[in-house]
Amino acid sequence: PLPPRAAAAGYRVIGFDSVGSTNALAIDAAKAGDGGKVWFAALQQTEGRGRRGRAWESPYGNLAASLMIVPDAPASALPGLGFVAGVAFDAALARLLPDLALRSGIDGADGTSDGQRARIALKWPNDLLADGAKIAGILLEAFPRPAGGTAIIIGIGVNVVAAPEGLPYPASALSAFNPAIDAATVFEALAESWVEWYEIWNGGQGTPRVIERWRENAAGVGAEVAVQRPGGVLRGIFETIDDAGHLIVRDDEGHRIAITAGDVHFGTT
Ligand code: BT5
Repeated sequence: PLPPRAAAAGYRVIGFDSVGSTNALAIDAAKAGDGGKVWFAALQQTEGRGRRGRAWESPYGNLAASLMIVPDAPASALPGLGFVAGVAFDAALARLLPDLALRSGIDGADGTSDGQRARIALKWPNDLLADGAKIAGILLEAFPRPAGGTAIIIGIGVNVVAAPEGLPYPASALSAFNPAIDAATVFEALAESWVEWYEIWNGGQGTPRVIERWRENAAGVGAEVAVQRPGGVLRGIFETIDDAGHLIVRDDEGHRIAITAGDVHFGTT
């Protein structure tokens, strides 16, 4: 079910046990003329998709959720929505699993901080890490509507009870931190938090305000990174994320390079 704030804001949810891909369902809805503000949520996907044609594993009990909206914002602003989703989910987790987040004091209910980094962190562009392992990924897709406007599909996959093994990087599930957690609880927290952050983004503060919050909990700032881009690999120091959401890397010669899309690996390997 939808939490009160999301329902009051006019969102709907359609829930499934098992589907191919919730992003595919959301695109089909946009094609069929649905005006948006609808979530497709499932406990399992058999054809979950990642970025650039990669697969996303969604075993039963995890959360696959896709929101379809038709924003009024200009097309150039729309890529910012991936960051809205990242920040919204990060804030939702901070409420759900305070032990993981309070260390940073960022969203701390009691405002405290012991000066340590949060165990949950955002990894550019669209991953969530817990203790350095991937627990969630976000896939943003766009579909031009025949009726006008652009439908944006924001898909988020969360490892609630299981994470795949044998990946080239560590993955983990929320149940490792709280065995009682379930997908419905995670979805409700996400849907509630989405409303809050979308209102901030849409209400005039835009991507810069969202990025400001994103930066506060970014993984790997100051670290050596290798960024895999269509044109090759760029190595350097991860300096920051600019207000538009570009990854800023300083290369060996001291040049600051702004990156729009790519896969980031921490460390020198
Ligand atoms: C992502 O892609 O991280 C975006 C994933 C988005 C999934 C959601 S679920 C709801 C909606 N419906 C869909 O069909 N998709 C969205 P990317 O950064 O490309 O990461 C994909 C890569 O992560 C794969 O190539 C694997 O190496 C790895 N991977 C696959 N499943 C994983 C999982 N459950 N946990 C962690 N890593 C995973």
